[in-house]
Amino acid sequence: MNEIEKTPRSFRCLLVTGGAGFIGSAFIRYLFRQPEFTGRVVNYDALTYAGNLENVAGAVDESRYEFVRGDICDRDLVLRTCETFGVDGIVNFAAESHVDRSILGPGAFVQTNVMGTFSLLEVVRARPSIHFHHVSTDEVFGSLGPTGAFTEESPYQPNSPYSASKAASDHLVRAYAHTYGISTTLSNCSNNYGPYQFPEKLIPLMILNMLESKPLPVYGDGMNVRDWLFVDDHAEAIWMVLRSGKAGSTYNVGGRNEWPNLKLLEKLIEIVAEETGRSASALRDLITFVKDRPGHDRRYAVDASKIERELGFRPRHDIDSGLRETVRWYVANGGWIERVRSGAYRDWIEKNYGAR
Ligand code: NAD
Ligand code: TDX
Repeated sequence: MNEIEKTPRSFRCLLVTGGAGFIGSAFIRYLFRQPEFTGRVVNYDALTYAGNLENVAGAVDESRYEFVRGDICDRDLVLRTCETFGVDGIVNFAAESHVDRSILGPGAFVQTNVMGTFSLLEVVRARPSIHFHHVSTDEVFGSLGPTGAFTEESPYQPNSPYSASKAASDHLVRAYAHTYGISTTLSNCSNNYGPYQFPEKLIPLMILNMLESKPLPVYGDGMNVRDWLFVDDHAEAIWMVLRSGKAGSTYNVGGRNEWPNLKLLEKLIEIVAEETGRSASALRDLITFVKDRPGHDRRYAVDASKIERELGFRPRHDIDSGLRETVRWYVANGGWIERVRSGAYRDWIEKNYGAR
């Protein structure tokens, strides 16, 4: 049975939290390419190490765009921002997002991912005309064996501090919709890749190391499987759910695109070799097996039938076109990489946004 909203939601002003990060910025760039979106966007971001306003520079209509530097845990500032700009929808991307960092320091993950989501939900409870979309991950469902895929009904079995904090935030969203009747939607997406991804995550890290002939660190035996989706396809899926997803519903989002890490790396090596004229065999020699990530989930795979069936979602990029576009972007954007790596983007942020 189709469960979509009969009339798509329309928004006068969307508060996009984490809009300076990898996926949030792709979503903002995507929104400003949609003719049917004529509203305003408030990018609300604390600008942690992962937040970079360069990611949206030049891609927004300035007359319909505002930036507010703020923490999602700061309930008063979120509420004031919503009132000042007449926000009628919140899309929550803001999070600590890197599994390895969550193993080294879980506190920030509990604070932002759990307490931050709680704070946003409290704002929506106080202003129930605001629709709340929560951006989550397939990692909340835990690790799969060799077969099967996560559906919306799969049990939550998070294994890392990151996924546990995202699972907790998902539960709060569900509870607030159920208990207080606020309007929510939620999406659980697989691994994203594409331009502007911070080079701590697998694909950009590997591309940058190849460009600098540095070792390519593969955790464990390299046979952990991830389901990869190009970031603009994720942005489109969120826009579909935001507009037409049934209130109170969750949607799994994925590319039906599973790759063991080592196979993905081999493909990436071929593309980097073709795009830069480097020798593929010399790049292969850089592969270095390193100690495994503690608690490393073996396999993720998403059954995206619900969003495909109900909302007509289809990824526009396959792995070859998506990886090639990504490699070309990193090759062409040495300035962005240099500023991210040297920390120069932080100096600019502190100069312009250091004091509120
Ligand atoms: P990211 O780390 O690139 O960006 C996170 C953004 O949130 C940054 O701009 C950061 O400054 C901001 N932020 C962090 N803490 C904040 C706080 N307390 N208040 C306000 N802003 C804060 O992350 P991403 O990869 O773009 O992920 C975005 C969302 O998508 C996250 O919720 C993540 O769990 C989810 N997700 C990511 C993936 C993936 O593959 N990257 C897949 C599925 C779901
Ligand atoms: O250097 C590396 N070597 C390596 O083998 C890194 C950084 C990763 N890996 C492996 C670990 C994973 O099996 O590659 C795979 C992908 O790793 P990450 O890019 O760290 O992603 P993952 O841990 O799968 O989580 C990502 O997808 C789901 C995002 O970081 C999350 O925010 C999202 O929710």
